[in-house]
Amino acid sequence: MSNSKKSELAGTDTPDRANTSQKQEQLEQFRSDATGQALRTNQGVKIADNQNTLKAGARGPSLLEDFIMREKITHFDHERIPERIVHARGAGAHGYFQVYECQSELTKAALFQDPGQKTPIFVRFSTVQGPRGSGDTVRDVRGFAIKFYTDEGNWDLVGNNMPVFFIQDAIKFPDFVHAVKPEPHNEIPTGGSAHDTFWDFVSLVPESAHMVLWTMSDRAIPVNFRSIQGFGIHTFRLINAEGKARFVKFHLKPLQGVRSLVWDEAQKLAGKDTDAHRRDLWEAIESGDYPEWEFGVQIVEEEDEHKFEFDLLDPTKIIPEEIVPVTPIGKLVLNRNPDSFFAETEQVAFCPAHIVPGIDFSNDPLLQGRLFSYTDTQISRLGGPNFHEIPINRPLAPNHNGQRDAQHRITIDKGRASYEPNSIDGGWPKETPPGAQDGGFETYHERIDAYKIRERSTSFSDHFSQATLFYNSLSEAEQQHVIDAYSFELGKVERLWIRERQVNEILANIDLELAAKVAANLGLPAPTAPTVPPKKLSIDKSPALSQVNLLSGKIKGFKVAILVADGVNADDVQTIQQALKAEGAHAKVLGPTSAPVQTADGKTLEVDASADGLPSVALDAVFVPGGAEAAKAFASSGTAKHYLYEAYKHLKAIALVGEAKDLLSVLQLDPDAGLLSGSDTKAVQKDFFTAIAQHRVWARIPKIKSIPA
Ligand code: HDE
Repeated sequence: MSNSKKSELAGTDTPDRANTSQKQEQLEQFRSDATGQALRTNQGVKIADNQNTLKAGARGPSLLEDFIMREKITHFDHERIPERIVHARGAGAHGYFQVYECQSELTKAALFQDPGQKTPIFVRFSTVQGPRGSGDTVRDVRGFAIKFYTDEGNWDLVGNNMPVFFIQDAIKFPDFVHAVKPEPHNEIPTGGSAHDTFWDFVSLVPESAHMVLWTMSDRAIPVNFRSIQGFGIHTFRLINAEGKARFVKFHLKPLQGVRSLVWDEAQKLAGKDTDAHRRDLWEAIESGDYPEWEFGVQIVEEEDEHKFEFDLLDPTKIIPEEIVPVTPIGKLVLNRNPDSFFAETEQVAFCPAHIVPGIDFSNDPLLQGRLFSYTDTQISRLGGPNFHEIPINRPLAPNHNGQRDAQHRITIDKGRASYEPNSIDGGWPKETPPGAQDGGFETYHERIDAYKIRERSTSFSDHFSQATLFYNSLSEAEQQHVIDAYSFELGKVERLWIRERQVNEILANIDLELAAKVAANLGLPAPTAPTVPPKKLSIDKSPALSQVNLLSGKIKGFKVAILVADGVNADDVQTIQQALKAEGAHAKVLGPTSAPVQTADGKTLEVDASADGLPSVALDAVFVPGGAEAAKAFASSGTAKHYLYEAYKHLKAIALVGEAKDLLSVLQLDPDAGLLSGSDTKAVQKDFFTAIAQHRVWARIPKIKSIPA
């Protein structure tokens, strides 16, 4: 595609961009709309019959000559490309990034300078282990990859929803991935880590202890993509125009709060709606409820590099926010769904090596390995080195160089010189001097004076203290979930010695009580002492790590079921619908079937779905309006009772209004801070909304064991 005329002047080739629409305008050139168009072949020939192959007689053999049929089937035969080796399952969306204030002291990167500028972005969320068709709600890490189409080229921040990683050195990545992926002999399990090879590897590799604890925590079963945190994980550098560099960690905090499913809910949802997360993101954006994240940085001065109890280069460590707070510097908004899943979400190609002037790497050995791997994998996944020309991957900044050929080349480069320097094409394209004025990329001048050596720094050898910190920072309920998760996963491990090793050599070094509880659930003796001497950290807890402290306090974006049946009180329904809308929450009216119901005053009420079609596990809270006939129907409906039991078991807020109050005695449930009843909607609304915003009624836990759902 032709790049801006301005690009002919090296150093001034900045796109003219006042708003985010420029990436959309660029994509628009490639979008194709068949409305009102004739069906044609790829060569543009109009097709008269798309139902029948060309044959020798109506019952005769098909003829090779049928170029229309052959073109169609040949294209079909090649429709699949290799899925991503990891992070194969994902969902993406367009949006923008906007900085709050000019950050020129911190970095010269253009996207961080002007609060009036919106930089277009494309984000892809993903799970890691499962293939493209696997469930969304499995226990797994979530990828959070962002492509910023900045004036100075693309910047990719390819992060996860957990702040640390399983390994410290890139050379271990294939081993780790082979261990966690479905086992090679029978390709089981899909989308999960509850199997022998995963636990064999992680129990032998203690550096994984911290990250495995994160994956056994609620973070691994987020309620949706809109409520995950994002972390760049590695330490990066930001560099200002004077050449001053600082270390940074990148953070993304969802404005809708950080929320998770409970395990039973996650498992059921994986079956009832395999696409739960993908659907949630899609529907939120379609409805205009645009997910937002605050973009922040933890900043460490270069001279403070060695002042921490861990190595800044070690990707299995966090910098606790209580030690270095996260400075919010901008926001990320997702406001447009892709038009084509394949063209955009599947073909988007991220790479941590895609950086722009003002951003640079650290020597984290995991990051260093990633810099090579991503482009390499795109070459086999997307079929050659020209994947940057695929519309979703194209930078907004022009890209002239001598790399002209190779498979799938689209650009028609003019000029005879595909080399530099040249004197034939006037010397163009030319190098740009480094520095903020001109914008040529300049690697940070870090002095390195070392022997070549294959060795792990001793500063990387503490594998447990931050795992202990994380465990100590969790609420009681969150800790119990961790115990349950280890017990569930290790319970699926066939080899006893692997279970024992994980309990005795890993968990015992994180927390002896955790180890004892998991051991008890597995029928193993409790370990009595850690195998490595514990390292005491300067802080015992980091409140920033517990999700209990990361709720938004609002119900914006929450999804609430309104159960209805014939005879329902229309006023109750209408009042709660309006109140939810006013708070930015999403109401779903659910009937016994997908057919409309008759209200008590004889009107027809449309429903969004049947209660079967939108199960309680897909929503955050349940509201049951009044109406004598409807209440009776609920009391005798297995589906309705199961709906309420299940929501109750999953600690969700439930409001029963008017005659629906009787369901308390039918279900034999005691009211609590989240199981509310009142004469009409107004009487329960305030407490109901407060309970929804709390996300779960934790105090209900002792009561749910006996619930048959
Ligand atoms: Fe990746 N990773 N990774 N990874 N990763 C890929 O690149 C790799 C790591 C992450 O939505 C692959 O395009 C190595 C850490 C995300 O398209 C591949 C190492 C973090 C995504 C690859 C790591 C990530 C990927 C597969 C260790 C969090 C999905 C397909 C040295 C900071 C991006 C692809 C998307 C994808 C390699 C470790 C995040 C094979 C070698 C640490 C979010 O190149």
